[in-house]
Amino acid sequence: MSKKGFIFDLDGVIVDTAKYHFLAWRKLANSLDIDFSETQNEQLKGVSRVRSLEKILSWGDITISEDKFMELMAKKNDDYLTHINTMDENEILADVPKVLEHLKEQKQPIALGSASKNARTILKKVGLYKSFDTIVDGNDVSKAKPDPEVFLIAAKQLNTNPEDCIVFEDSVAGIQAANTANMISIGIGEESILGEADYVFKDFTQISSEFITELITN
Ligand code: B16
Ligand code: MG
Repeated sequence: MSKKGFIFDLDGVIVDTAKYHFLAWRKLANSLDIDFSETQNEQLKGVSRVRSLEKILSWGDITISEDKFMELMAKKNDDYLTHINTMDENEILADVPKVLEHLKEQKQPIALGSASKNARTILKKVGLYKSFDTIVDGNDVSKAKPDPEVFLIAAKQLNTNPEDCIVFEDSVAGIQAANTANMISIGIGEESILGEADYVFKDFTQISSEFITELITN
């Protein structure tokens, strides 16, 4: 059987941390008198922390000093981490462990490819830290998604050619990154949002073992 490389995004694919990002960003935005809706939160999925704050400030038409910018980023992250600290294995999204197990049984290399600088902390909290052969996160990249850097580093660390990699992603930026890297992109979410992906599934409960086997053998 051929060896592929399976790369998983974190937020929105393995766990739903978007809800915690939302609470932390909303608190920060409101403290600056900026409104922050769930629709706006959608636009921050897969986007780096720096870029997220830039976007929020532009929505509020606010300019701040670099020092203040750093201070707000730290504040948001502190607040976000108070939510992350409450997480346990119950927050792993449905059927994710099943798919990981299946891949492991088939001896397929597995990587994490996330924009988050908190990825390792989150994986430890939910007990999945040891499930990945390699972890590439926001601390390891200089260019954020849609740049393919995070996935290309993951492929390299798995010792797999990019065209033999399969990426699971919930964000438009992440799907674009996978496509640019010449990888097979699998969107987890809505077809109307992730239409650029090679395949889209609502969640992992919709992905059959046969489909995974096909990905491995084709
Ligand atoms: P942090 P992913 C992304 O993670 C999130 O989707 C995005 O909303 C967040 O701003 C980004 O990580 C940075 O996260 O502040 O924890 O470094 O979806 O690429 O796993
Ligand atoms: Mg994501």
